[in-house]
Amino acid sequence: MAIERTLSIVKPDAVEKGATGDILGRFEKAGLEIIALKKTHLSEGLAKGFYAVHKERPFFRELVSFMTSGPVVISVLEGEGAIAKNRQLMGPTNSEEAPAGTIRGDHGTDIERNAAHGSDAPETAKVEISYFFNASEIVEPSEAL
Ligand code: 3AN
Repeated sequence: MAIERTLSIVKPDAVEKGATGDILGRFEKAGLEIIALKKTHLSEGLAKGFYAVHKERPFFRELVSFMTSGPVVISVLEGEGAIAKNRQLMGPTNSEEAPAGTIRGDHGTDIERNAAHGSDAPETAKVEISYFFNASEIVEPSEAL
């Protein structure tokens, strides 16, 4: 499987409950390397832009309001099949349906307060990573040696 990069967001519900370390630890234990990391409080504009594909959906306003309700922890993860691996670790979108042992099952509440975001495909991963990180904020392999 190819080495991929994916964007992860620990959402405000999980940050507030102190689950950031547990979630980042799960990525590392699964062999995903954290090659960029920041904690920030999203502005309304940044959250709206990030979820622009959902802007016609009925839940858009609430989603933006939730994502700006407190700080988030955003990271770039790199590893073999990183996109699928991250989504597997997160579990299904709706935390009420996510099994125990998954991030959303253990730390989320429902379909909106679902603890984590992860890119769903290589194209979206690329767009999402550059939405939040400059090239200079990402540790490339040669720098890590
Ligand atoms: P995923 O994050 O699993 O790829 P998407 O892309 O379908 O899920 O949805 C983006 C985000 O929008 C979800 N993480 C969730 O927080 C929110 N969302 C999706 N569907 C609903 C819904 N019916 N009601 C409230 N929020 C929703």
